[in-house]
Amino acid sequence: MRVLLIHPADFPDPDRPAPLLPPNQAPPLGLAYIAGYLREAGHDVAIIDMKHGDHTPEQLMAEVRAFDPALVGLGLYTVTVPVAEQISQLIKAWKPTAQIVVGGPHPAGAPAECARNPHFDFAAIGEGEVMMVDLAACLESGGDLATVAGLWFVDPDGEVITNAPRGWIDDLDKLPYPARDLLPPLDSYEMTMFQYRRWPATTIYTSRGCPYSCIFCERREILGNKFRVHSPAYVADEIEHLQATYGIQEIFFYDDTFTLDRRRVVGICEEILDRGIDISWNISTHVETVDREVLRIMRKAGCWQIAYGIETGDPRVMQDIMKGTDVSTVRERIAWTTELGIEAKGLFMIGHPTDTPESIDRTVEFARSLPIASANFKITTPFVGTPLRDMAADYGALDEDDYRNYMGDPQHAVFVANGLTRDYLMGVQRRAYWRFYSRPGRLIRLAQAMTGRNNWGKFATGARLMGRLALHQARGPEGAPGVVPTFLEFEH
Ligand code: B12
Ligand code: SF4
Repeated sequence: MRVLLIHPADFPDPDRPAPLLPPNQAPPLGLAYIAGYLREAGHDVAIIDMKHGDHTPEQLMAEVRAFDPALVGLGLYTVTVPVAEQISQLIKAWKPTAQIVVGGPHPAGAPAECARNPHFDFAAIGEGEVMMVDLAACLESGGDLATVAGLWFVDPDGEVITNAPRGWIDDLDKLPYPARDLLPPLDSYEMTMFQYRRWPATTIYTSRGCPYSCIFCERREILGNKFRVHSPAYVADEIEHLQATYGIQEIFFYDDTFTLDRRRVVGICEEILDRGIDISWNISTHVETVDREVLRIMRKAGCWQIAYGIETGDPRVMQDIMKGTDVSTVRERIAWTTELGIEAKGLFMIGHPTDTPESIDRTVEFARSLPIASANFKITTPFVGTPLRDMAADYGALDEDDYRNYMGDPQHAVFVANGLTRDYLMGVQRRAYWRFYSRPGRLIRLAQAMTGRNNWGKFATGARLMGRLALHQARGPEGAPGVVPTFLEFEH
């Protein structure tokens, strides 16, 4: 069957001001994994990544028509639901028989809503690899759709049919590598400049699922709470494949909690060292999952940065959000990390349900007091399917209707905790970035991140941004609204 996978992104809008920085464009690995698996099962597959380059409706449809798919899979984020509806309308207007299935983060949190959405034929809940192969086979043979585990849809009587849930894929090593060859060239993806030191760089996803219970996190809905992994040998093979095929010099492991299985991390490092793989890399993880020995071997194997999900500097809020750690452990693990020669990055959130102006100040001061080189202060967004979403209305104002607002922009914050306002969130986020970065050490680090090695494009963008930052500095923190957040607030 001819299967087209689309990573939706907004159509270009001439009235929208161009962003200061191109958006982070990491390749859509979920769709690429599904494509690899479908291809191995004998299907003709293509991917359109609308987040990469501009796609007008006409350009998109020209590509869709040229491929002529029978089945179209859309990877859906909450923020991309409106554009996905437009895309489906365009496709159905051209070819009413094309079947449209949505999967990914938003359907995982809102399966019934997606199944009922008249623009889509099916919602796929769970990992898409085997599910898409099953669905394609079922549609080709005219089989019984009720047998496709994980599929939700509306029957002719208007009832939502919820098939049996699909179990998680236990042995990730049986999956082929993501079909990156179906994506635009990897070195044309604009990754954020804090994510790499060497170029070309790209992303890998080596584990799925997370056992922690942070109330704001949707990851458990998407890939489950059971931690499953690619083996060290598979990971090392994939790195070598990326080097040999695409000349990759740096890897960002996009795993949610890369270091959860200590033995596996040591195994990956040993593979890199034993095979003499020259690669620099960085990861994200939870502070509770690192120790000195594991950090030491990671450093030796090329790890230069760890982004820790810290979320708050207030002990009470830390408990309320069920982060599964405390501020003293955060401080200890970050000290170990930097002592052993790895740069630490802090990922913080502002506007938790029980946040107050005092707890937010505590978060900013905590960030400043840590030896972290960089920091993010994201506005809390209650995604559908999270415990936070269920409790949000009890703790503040929840404005859930317009899915376009689920970008974390404080001006359009979906959730505003009691005692706070949108204006306050906007100002406090700007001040947080200002207070964190307007120190000589952090400014030097910013400059280093912006220039990087062997990448003149990064240098040019960095120089432009440093000019904007200097302007901001000259005008003071209130002087150039939005400039600092716009260029620092761009990562996960
Ligand atoms: C890498 C990443 C990105 C990358 C790449 C995007 C991509 N599509 O892969 C970039 C940087 C572009 C990105 C951008 C954004 N992201 Co993002 N991203 C991630 C991250 C860290 C990892 C995703 C990943 O690679 N997973 C690994 C693969 C194997 O899993 P997967 O993508 O989930 O795919 C599997 C299943 O979900 C399913 N599946 C997925 N798509 C489909 C489609 C079909 C048809 C089927 C059947 C199945 C299926 O099958 C796949 C294989 O098993 C996740 C966190 C997470 N762990 O989910 C956040 C996450 C998905 N991002 C999130 C957000 C909010 C954003 C942004 C809105 C951020 C912003 N403010 O700009 C933007 C918007 C993106 C857009 N489309 O415009 C949220 C989504 C929440 C939601 N309900 O919408 C997450 C969950 C993080 C969070 N805040 O909790 N993101
Ligand atoms: S540790 Fe990270 S991935 Fe796991 S539940 Fe918490 S925020 Fe989500």
